[in-house]
Amino acid sequence: MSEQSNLADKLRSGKPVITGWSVLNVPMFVEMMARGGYEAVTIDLQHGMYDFASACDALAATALGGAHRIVRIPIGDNALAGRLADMGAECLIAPMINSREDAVSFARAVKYPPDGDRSWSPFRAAMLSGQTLEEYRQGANLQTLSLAMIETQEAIDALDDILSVAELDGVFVGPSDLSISLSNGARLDPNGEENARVCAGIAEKAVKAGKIAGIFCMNADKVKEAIQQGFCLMSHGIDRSFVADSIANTRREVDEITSA
Ligand code: 3PY
Ligand code: MG
Repeated sequence: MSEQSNLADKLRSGKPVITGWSVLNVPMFVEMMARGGYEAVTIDLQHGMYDFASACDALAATALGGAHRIVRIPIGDNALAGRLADMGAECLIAPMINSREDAVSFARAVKYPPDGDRSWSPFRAAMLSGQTLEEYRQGANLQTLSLAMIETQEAIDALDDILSVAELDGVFVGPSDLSISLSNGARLDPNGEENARVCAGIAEKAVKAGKIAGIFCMNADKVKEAIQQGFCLMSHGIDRSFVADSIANTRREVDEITSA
């Protein structure tokens, strides 16, 4: 495998990677996102409609479309992180990581000994990455990434501790939950100024700690801002919005005809 052909090497080099985001459990949508040019696709098992079986199909469809495979697990479901790594996820994102302890348990579920406690059986992962089992085993701890979501005031307070976890590869900011938490429930303001300032601080600390910094972005302007702040993994585009926007636009065409 060439040096830059895996997601971990790309992100560690600081190269910006954009990931499409999938919540509809329709594997063909993720394949279309991959074929449509997204370098990675994230399968969302926290807020999406996926279960384990459909997530496995979506991982295969992402590979078929030629994109990198990222998964967001439900809160605290570290066992599922290991299972989805077995099924070919190259990067696991865990929501609501609020302490060093949360980060250690999550990161260790993604790594084989001596860095963690992941249990052996990555047959599907080896197949999807085009490796033998032994090749996969040798590269797995470096190439299977664990990103802890920073999305609460508690996580901001514990950020140095979280970033000090050696087994953890990086952080991923959830700006919506972050804005709710920072305002103590008063506001949903993912694109607000306070959020932008706090996100810049998270990226700076993560990069200084030698960790990967990622963030969920609501639009292209936020992607641009995130790259300037030092983030290298940015989400952009959700399958449900692609469908909703397309319905609205297509419907508007006939509205114009019938109201003429
Ligand atoms: C957030 O913004 O809180 C997220 O988790 C993005 O999905
Ligand atoms: Mg969130």
